[in-house]
Amino acid sequence: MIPIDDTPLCRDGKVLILAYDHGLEHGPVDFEDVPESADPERTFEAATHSAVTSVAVQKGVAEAYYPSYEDDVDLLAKLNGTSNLWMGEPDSAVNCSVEYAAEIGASSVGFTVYGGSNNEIEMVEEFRDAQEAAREHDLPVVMWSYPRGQGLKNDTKPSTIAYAARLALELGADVAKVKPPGSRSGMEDAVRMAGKTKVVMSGGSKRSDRAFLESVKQTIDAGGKGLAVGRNVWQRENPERILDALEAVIFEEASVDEALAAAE
Ligand code: FBP
Repeated sequence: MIPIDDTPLCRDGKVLILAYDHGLEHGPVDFEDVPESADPERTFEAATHSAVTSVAVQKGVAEAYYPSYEDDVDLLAKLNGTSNLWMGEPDSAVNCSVEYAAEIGASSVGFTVYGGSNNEIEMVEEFRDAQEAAREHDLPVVMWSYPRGQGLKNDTKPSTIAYAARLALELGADVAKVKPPGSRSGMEDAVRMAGKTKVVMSGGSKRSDRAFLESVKQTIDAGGKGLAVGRNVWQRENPERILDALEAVIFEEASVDEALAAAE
């Protein structure tokens, strides 16, 4: 791993990645409730909020929209992804090289590894190529560490999440993005297993402000360094409001009540 505290991915050692790769991963269904959310510019606008350290998008969205935002937003290029049209064992096609990510202005890269999938061997070999190329460019590497596949019936079991966090350390990621295990002790185990790799939680499907902020607070209290969140921000009518609250919880050590008040 490399020191990343002084890179744009971090602010005060913490991370808030605004993830917007869902058009590929889930498809248009994720934009149905808030139709304006299909426009990438809306998320790039939200990413100018001071709480956001980086926006995570696929190559095509980066090419088309990042040039207008490069002065105000930091770019994390997601290097692989799969559509929801794929029905096979979990896998993720590498669609962008580290070299190209650097060329289009990314200051960090993201890579999904489905540990436990029948495709784990190939995915880890692809991760190796990306991780080593990222080192040549001094780009931090964020692993979307999502164990899933035929043999895994419960992919958010605390022991599975701890294993996911450990995989990220073992394979050389600087940040492990894991699903929240649902308890403070579960997240503490994940943080312990990840060692020097920072652990951030993924947001998941949209929840109430309070339920979502409580899970973020639990992550921070457990030693997690922040989150990589998509739907819980841009599926809201007012993404800036929840970003105000996230800024309070993640960077200002506010309670959930204080954060909710700050976002009024
Ligand atoms: P959310 O906060 O919306 O869950 O986004 C995080 C994320 O990892 C996205 O980057 C990705 O598109 C999505 O979740 C994948 O979710 P899943 O594979 O669990 O459906």
